Amino acid sequence: MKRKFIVHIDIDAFFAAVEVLLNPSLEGKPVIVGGLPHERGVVATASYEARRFGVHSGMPLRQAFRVCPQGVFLRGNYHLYRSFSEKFFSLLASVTPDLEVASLDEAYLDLTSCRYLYPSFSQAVRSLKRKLERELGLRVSVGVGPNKLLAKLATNQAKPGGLMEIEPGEEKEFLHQLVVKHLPGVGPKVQTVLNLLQVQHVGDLWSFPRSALRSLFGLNGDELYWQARGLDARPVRFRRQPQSFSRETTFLEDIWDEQLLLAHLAYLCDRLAVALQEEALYTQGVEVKIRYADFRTETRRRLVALPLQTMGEIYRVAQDLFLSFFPAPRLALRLIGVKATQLTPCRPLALFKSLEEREEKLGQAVAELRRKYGFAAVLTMRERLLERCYPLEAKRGFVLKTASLTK
Ligand code: DCP
Ligand code: CA
Repeated sequence: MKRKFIVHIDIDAFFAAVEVLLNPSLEGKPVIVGGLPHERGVVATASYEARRFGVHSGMPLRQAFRVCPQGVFLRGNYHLYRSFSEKFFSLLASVTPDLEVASLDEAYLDLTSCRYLYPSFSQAVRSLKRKLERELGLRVSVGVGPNKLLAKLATNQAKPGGLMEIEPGEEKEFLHQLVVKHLPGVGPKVQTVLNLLQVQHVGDLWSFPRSALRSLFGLNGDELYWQARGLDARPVRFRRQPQSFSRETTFLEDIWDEQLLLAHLAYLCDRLAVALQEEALYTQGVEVKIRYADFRTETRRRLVALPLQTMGEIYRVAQDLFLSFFPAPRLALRLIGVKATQLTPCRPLALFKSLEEREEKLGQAVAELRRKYGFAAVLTMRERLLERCYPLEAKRGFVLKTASLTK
């Protein structure tokens, strides 16, 4: 197979770096973004100066204050970071359309086809790095490799501020000395087991047959087997970010019962949340649409400060909007819908209360169960009211009139 040239680019200490750029008196100081020292919540990110004290993303703010009392604690400004992120991606889009948005401050570029346009590929990547840093005012780290996995691993080695290119033929040597926790498949649990087995470097994993890794770690073991060999077939996927997602349905018969209408709304929010989750997108605008029996249509929209993704979060806003249509001339409805507008690729988790983090974890657990047992495996009591109206299929959920809603 033809060797690819994949470039991975990641902004260093993103939120903290933006704060320092806008307030140069913070230069060289331990900057901690996520909240004030005694607030609930966790650190979103910390400058490299603060990391030296052991502060890291996800650490409770109070603990961060204990280990780094001299830190400059900032609440952060998501809109500001988002505008930097947009500029980052528009600069990259001018280089190649083969671009993948991996997160708010992280991108993959597939430069395989345009590699020969440059007299020196390495020079071209180097000058792209300089250009990004000049135009953004932020430092980036860059990795180059034959696939996304190796490019990202190279970036991590290059941090902060460096550039690392894994040349053809160097992959094995690079992996051999790499500390095993850098592989994406090695979380804390896997790492504990690997420690027990005295596996410290990726090279140590090579002596384990695939079957052994699979019996130790299940499907994750397979992943680990391929990752240890630097193999990764995932393409750089250009995804034009959708502007909005909506889910709506016309009823078999007009409905006036409020509980039944809310049950439909909950189900639609559920389907919408699944779509958002699949695309790894969050919404900052929720719109509810209703159509009365006489075809009059009304919509109401609310913008929210914190990006949402889970069904519970979206439903709470949608229910509020729905109830705000009433009291109205009580006519039965023939259609109801919900729409997510203002989509964004990333929610900076740490800026949010632990309650929302728990909801997000719950959302992920539900998605996992549904992958295994079908959509109907997990439904709320409210959604179950729909059993009165529609057949329920284990795999696909309710068979509504709107066929596209049943997958
Ligand atoms: N972020 C967050 N909560 C987390 C992790 C990250 O809010 N648990 C936010 C803050 C980060 C941004 O996302 O600035 C990018 O995340 P990275 O993991 O890329 O971390 P940084 O850019 O801060 O640091 P670096 O990439 O240099 O390690
Ligand atoms: Ca980063």
